[in-house]
Amino acid sequence: MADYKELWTSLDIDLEKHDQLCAVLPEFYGEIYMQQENRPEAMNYYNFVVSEIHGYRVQELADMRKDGKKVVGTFCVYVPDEIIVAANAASVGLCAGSEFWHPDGEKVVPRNTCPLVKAAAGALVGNTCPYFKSCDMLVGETTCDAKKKLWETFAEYTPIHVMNLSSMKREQDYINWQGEIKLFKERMEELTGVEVTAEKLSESTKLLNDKRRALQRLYETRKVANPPISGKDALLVTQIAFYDDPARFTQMTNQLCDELEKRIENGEGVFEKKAPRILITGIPMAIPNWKLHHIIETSGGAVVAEETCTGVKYFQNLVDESASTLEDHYKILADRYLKTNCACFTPNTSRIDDIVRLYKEYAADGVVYYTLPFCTTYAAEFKAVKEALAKENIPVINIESDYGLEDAGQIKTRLEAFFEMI
Ligand code: BJ8
Repeated sequence: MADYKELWTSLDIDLEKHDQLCAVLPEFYGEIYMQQENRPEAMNYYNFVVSEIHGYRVQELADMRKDGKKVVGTFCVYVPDEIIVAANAASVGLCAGSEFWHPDGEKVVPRNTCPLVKAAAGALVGNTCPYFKSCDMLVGETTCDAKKKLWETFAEYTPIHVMNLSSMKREQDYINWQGEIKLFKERMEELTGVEVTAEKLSESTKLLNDKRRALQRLYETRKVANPPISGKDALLVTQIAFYDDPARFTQMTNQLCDELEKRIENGEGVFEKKAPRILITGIPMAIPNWKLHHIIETSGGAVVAEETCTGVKYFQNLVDESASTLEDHYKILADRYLKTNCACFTPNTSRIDDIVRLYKEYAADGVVYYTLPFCTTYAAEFKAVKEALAKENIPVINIESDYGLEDAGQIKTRLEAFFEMI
């Protein structure tokens, strides 16, 4: 990585602590990613993005800010990026996937908070994440209790706008979400000084739909008998989608898809032919949380899809591009974003329908249900999912695990037994 010390200093990063973080990532990434055989050439772009994880893109954001643009950090796929982009701002997903940030996080949130929230808290208050430091405003949302309380803590450190998401999907909840989108638009206008017009929203919708289409195309390639890309690599691509420049990301991902489609034509896959095909469902996996995919794929399994927010939930639904007035846009955005089926909703039976549908679409052999400790909503939904899957004769295993690697051996043993059985 080039020398970004000056940039990090300008962002008030704790350089000493940050060096410790940067020191472990290359080896960790090397072990998990670079030892895979027969990787697509086009993955080099994503290797580059990771090798420059706190450099290149952070520099781009700093340059944008110098030119008067704003940067906004988000934590959830219910927050409409269309509004951010239409206000001429950049959006970065800030969810954090490393236990490195937990000690700092525990200074401001309870120890028994889910690892995702604890890591985000630590990344902000420990001054070790240049993305947090690049943001002019954060956007929270009222999904789970841990996040709701996190925003109160964050407000002590940085400007934050919180969107009030209902926990149900009745008519009044759709109307409420339209109102929240309008309020968010007004807050973005205040932040950027840019008027968000219907035309600008149509442009941002098209830009972000193109990104979704590229990801849909990528996931299509995973449906074939022997997928041309590992689950680990596909996960990495989706993770990077949350903070890369959208137009460049789309272009690079379409290039990757060109290569993958050629591989399919040539019958070239990356897995052993008999590898059990696995659908993962559950909690999103923020960089560098590659643990479960890595264990599955080094235990003989092939991850073919993720029913998660770092998987199909992020891109499976396009935004209707026909809106011509602001009111149309609010309605269309509210309808599209509320199609996501997060465990924070009650009831949330549509998530079960999604899991069964994806299992069939991706010709999976089994489902791995992934939860983090202290995430009540996802843990609680396991029972209903398990019962529904049993009726369809779909095998499922529940894996609860934090970001640490101590339980990797035990998970591997359980998964190997599961793969034997399916
Ligand atoms: S739409 S999944 S991105 S809320 S793991 S912080 S739920 S205690 S991440 Fe999520 Fe939006 Fe839903 Fe997706 Fe809370 Fe659970 Fe922690 Fe979680």
